[in-house]
Amino acid sequence: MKAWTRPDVPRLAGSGPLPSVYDSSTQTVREAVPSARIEGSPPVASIYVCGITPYDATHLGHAATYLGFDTLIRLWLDAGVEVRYVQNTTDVDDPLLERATRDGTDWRELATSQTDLFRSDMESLRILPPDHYIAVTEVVGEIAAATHDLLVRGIAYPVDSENADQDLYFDSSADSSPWYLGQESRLDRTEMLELSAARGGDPERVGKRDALDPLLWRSEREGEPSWDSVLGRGRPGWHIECSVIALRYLPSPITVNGGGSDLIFPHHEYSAGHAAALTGEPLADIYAHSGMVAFEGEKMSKSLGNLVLVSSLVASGTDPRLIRLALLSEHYRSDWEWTADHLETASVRLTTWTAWAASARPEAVSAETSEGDDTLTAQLRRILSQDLDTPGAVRDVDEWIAAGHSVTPADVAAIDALLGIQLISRTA
Ligand code: 5CA
Ligand code: ZN
Repeated sequence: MKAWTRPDVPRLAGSGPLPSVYDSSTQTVREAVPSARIEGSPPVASIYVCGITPYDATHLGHAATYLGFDTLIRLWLDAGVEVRYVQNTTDVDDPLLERATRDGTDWRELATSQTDLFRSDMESLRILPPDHYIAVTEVVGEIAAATHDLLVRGIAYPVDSENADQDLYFDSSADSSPWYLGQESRLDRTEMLELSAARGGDPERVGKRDALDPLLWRSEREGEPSWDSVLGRGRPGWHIECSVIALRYLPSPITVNGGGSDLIFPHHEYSAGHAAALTGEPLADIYAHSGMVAFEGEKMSKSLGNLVLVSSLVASGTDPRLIRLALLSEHYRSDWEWTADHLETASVRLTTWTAWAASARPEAVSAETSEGDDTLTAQLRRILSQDLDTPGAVRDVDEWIAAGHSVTPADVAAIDALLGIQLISRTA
């Protein structure tokens, strides 16, 4: 599937340090060291970020999550690292099918229209596109083959269903070390059962070896989309799509597996478990998660409908840079609530920043390539590399301007390359 248009990222003089991010698996902030070796080339940083389920447009929670990982990728690029980025879109799954039925639309049309909207939202926010943007419907055959492999090895098993062929489930206990994200020591079983039920699992289903075992393959049901495969007709379960897409398009183990914190359990636990069962290796070196953005007191979510959409804000005339700047003013890892104040604060800030950028004097050009610890570029590199501290970086720019520093082209380029905010339009 095509991704979206890549924004320009200016190359800065020198290079920044390797970024570190919080790893949910070890519960520590760790340097995101390029981990994968592709034959004949230096190690690359590889990242898989879970994409949207396209049944409603991009809300600010999604935008905040993709912006967090965009920041990480910008820092890798600035450190001179080669990056491979893959994202999926869950274009066939229960919530999407339910929404299409509710609205009397074709599920494919719903997925296509919402994915298109997502692409244009990502473009307007200047978020770097993945190198491979893969829809689940593009890889059903591969998912079936991987599930077949697990079935042959006794790691997947059939469960009878009424009015349909058997479905296939993952035997969590068959994998010698399924707990990649360490959830068994942080959640008790009751919590895991609740999270599984709330997040697409079916702990109540009769016939499973363990109530937590997740679905790998759902056999054909009347009125539901299905594909021919080595397993017969059916469609994939959720977690296996991300394991298979990540393994197919990225060298393994990947450097970072990312998504929002609502994916830690069960989604990332089991996509890591499936991948490990398939390859014998951990899926990722680091499992990184963004916090949840709330609105009107609750997590912003498509199912609750308490959404602020990027496309609506842009359609009503909001400069997308304000949305980006507002999101950057919160740390990617914290849970926070969106309010109108966020845009107002961003608006005041952007006015100050653009006025400062426009005040460049010709003699400042001589400072363009100046390097050293006392430049704005060095400060931004330092603070951002420490667990993507964008609020700190935004404050640093505020303070730099308030301290009376005159602007240089290098400052403007650093704000563009590292924070993705263009202060001077290219055509100006
Ligand atoms: N398609 C699956 C992942 S394979 C999915 O979770 N789709 S989603 O549309 O529900 O979410 C897309 C991404 O946005 C996920 O990484 C999710 O963790 C993140 N996300 C969803 N809601 C919020 C929120 N309120 N705040 C921050 N991130 C969110
Ligand atoms: Zn996923």
